[in-house]
Amino acid sequence: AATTTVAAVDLGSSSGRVVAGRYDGAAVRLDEVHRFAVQVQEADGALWWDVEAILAEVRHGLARAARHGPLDAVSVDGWGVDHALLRADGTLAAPVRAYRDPRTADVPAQLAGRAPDLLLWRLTGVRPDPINTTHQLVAGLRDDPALREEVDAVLMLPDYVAHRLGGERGWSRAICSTSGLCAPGARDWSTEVMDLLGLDPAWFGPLSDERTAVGTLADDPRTPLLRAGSHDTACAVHALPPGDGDRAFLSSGSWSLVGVERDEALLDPAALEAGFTNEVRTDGGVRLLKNLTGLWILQECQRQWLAQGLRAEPAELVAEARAADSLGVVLDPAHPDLARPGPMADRVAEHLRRLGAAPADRAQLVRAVLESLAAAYARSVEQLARLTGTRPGHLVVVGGGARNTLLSEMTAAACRIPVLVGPVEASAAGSVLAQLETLGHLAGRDDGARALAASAPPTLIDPGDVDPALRRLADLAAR
Ligand code: LFR
Repeated sequence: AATTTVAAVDLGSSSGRVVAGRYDGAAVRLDEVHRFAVQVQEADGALWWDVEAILAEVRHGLARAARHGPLDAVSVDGWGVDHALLRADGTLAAPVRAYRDPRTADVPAQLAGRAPDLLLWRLTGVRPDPINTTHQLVAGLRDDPALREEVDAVLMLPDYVAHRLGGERGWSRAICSTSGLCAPGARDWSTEVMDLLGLDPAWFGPLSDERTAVGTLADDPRTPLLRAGSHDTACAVHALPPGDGDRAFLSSGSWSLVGVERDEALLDPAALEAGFTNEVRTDGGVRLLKNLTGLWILQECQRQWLAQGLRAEPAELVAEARAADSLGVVLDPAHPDLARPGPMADRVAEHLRRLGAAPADRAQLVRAVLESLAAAYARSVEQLARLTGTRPGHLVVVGGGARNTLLSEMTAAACRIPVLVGPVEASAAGSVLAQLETLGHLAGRDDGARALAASAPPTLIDPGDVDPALRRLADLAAR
């Protein structure tokens, strides 16, 4: 059979890549043709993205992907919540801010009266969070009221990038579901929430289903531009290995997203209290998940060590951590101190000292961070079991963190269930599969999952097989 080649533009908030996906009728193979750093820009305490630089990298990557001939399709996915404010002429009314920008810190207090968390949750199924599009828009209009007149449309970042590549202005269901502005399950926008927050509903066009077309590539009009996932986490979930419903997933990157797939949003306030949110899947259902700070903590530690002239190869750090003794305490990866950019190794050490366990060296510090992540995953899986009434039989780990075998072993030990390690480039893989479905080459998700597993079979880690020293983590997690 002829080979179909599509390209996934996958924008993560620490790195972006263009991945070519080739399907020969039996197996899907992924080939990363371009990877680039996505670095937050910082001045006077404000954080934003250099979108033009990102676009230049994306165009370069797409040109490389197409060097053997025109692509059969392209789709863009990216991290959630960040967005572009467009004027009527299509130019940006303001730089695209980054979700860690501190300007939203006091928005929850400002909203407490007119839009309390529980109300926002009931209307959207999305957990109110200072990083959300809602909170960013409220802060943006507060700081620059003139924007209200200037803005003509608000586009989520992957939709904006797709638009700049040649697609129409669009609002993709999965990425828009991260905004906090949609009704549960993203059936529609919530004009009620927009009213509560003082946002103009005219800024938001109709929501579009995933797995549809958005236009053609301006650089090569023979290539269809598809909407095949739009949100990186939706794409990652779309790339889970074949399996039954009796499982939880962990999409492991800068963020750790721990969740389960469901048909409908879970609006039980207990889910809000436990820190969960409902986002939309590529294939229409819901992802009930928790957003935990993930490998970002180690990425920031690495940044600090490199700035100090130290070596900080991730694989080396993990090997050292494996050999180190556990400190026997875990910190809370969701602590706000660990969410902001900065001297992270110092902050982690300080948190550990406060817990009465000063790390003797880097190896112990890294080990403590990994153990803390594993313990947080175990607590989340436990909460999911309580909220849904079903205890997951196994946990599927995908994303960059799936490369970290020590972390997967710790996770299996802490959760006391087997961990199935799936694709590392899960978001790109999910986009590729969804594109092949959109083109009609794959019948559906199971078909795609099998085609992906044919070239990269998942591996299983049983908690009974890991180093006995790790098994104490189950107790630490339960504490
Ligand atoms: C992961 C992710 C999460 C989202 C966070 C912030 O990359 O998309 O799903 O909540 O980034 O946008």
